Amino acid sequence: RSHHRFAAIDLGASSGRVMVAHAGPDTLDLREAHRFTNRPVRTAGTLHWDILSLYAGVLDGLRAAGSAPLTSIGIDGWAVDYGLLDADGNLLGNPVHYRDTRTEGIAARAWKTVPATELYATTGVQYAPFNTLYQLLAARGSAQLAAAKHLLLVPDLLTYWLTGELGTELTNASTTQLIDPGTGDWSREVASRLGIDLGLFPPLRRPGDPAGHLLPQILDDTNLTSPVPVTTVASHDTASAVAAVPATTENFAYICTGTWSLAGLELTAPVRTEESREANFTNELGIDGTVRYLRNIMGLWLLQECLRTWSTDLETLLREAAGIPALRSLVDAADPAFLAPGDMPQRIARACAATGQPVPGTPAETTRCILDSLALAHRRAIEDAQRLADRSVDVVHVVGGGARNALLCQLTADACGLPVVAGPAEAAALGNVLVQARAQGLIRDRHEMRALLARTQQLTRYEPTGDPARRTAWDEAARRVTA
Ligand code: ADP
Ligand code: LRH
Repeated sequence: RSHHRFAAIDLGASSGRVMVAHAGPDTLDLREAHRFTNRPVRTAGTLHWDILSLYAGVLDGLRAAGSAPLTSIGIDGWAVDYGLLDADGNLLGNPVHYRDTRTEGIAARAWKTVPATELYATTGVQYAPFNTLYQLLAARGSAQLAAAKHLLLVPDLLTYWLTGELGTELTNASTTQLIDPGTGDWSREVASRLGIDLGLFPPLRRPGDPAGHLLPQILDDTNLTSPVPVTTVASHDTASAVAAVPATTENFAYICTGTWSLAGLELTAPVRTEESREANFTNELGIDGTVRYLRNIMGLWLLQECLRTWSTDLETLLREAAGIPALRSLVDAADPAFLAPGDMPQRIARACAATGQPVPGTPAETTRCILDSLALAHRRAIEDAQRLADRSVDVVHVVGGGARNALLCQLTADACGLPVVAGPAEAAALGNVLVQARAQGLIRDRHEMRALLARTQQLTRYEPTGDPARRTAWDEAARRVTA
């Protein structure tokens, strides 16, 4: 066979999907077998992931993948969150959502033991209240943590349920703030000073490593033909998405736009300077020991959360937003005030009022404010990354669901003053598939992966505006807002 059939399970914060791909040295086509919404649930004051519903979606997806043989399956998902298992291997409660408020004030306390500067110099991870490290400190003393034998990051938890095998995938582990991205191993000293038991984490495994086979019960449930191997992929969804950036040159920046916008560079070594810490850049690990040097920007979450309170559909909103004058009101897309779920249009209105800007009055005006603000945050991240890593870029790749948003892509090109190449929208799933294909020896290295993507995926190019007045307007706006 010159090509193989793979399944990619990709869990995003807004939806999970099971994708099926044919991949080989000259082939890469992807189709959606099943998509299911990812709806958080609050019980007794804590926001959770509905992990069993997600798992049921995965099984439905594998069933929908069809019974033709699968060469392998890979699983990726969002970062930082985890489930705890007791000594019998049973899940202890539902994983807590990274938007839950239990970590408020925790980081400041941790820094009294390990100063923020030292933590950054070792782990290279930006401050975010939800880093696994702070979640574990927030959970300290709980009956649940006391009863835990194993901690599994979300994609590793699904791998365990599918195969019965325990492991901790490295790219996702790098988001815990307990890994040294220079060595690719645990920061044992940080963990021991903060009283975190690294023994909870099963052994590290790397993208390309085998992760077992589907259990007999799963084969029965899904009508798949045995045996079906599971391959470790870059299980952090952003690491898989960056692996699938269809760059054809070295000098590129990327923005993975979904619920979050993750904007930055692929480097060969971490940047852990004080300046970089102050700019809140993170050094997460990618495939082949690469470093994903990037900033987390609030992303399309702002719009998703508005849509929950409006009755309008996305297509109509974007069409109307395109007709509204640019850069009227801007919000700081890094403001933690936007992190938790809740009335988003109200919070955006308040932020505009507090900064003396016109308050958006309609859903379309609010949408325009969000997209202008995101484009500007993209520009600032890419400018800062180049300065801090001493690199220069000549193209920006936009991947993830936001690559389908033509207005956002054009505004990003205008704001950055650089061409934007948009697509693929399902980058995480494609990166997942390509790492599996590489493990089969069908593709040699990540450069070949990217060349294959550039040849096979439909990409759209957006040129930055040539209008000097519009360029000046973006430059002025960049000085107005800090993001
Ligand atoms: P995640 O993986 O974080 O769940 P995705 O990468 O699936 O996120 O991106 C979801 C976002 O993509 C949506 O919130 C929406 O804003 C955007 N999106 C998806 N489809 C379209 C579309 N057809 N037009 C414009 N935007 C879209
Ligand atoms: C995107 C993502 C991102 C993390 C966030 C928690 O889905 O994995 O890279 O920072 O979720």
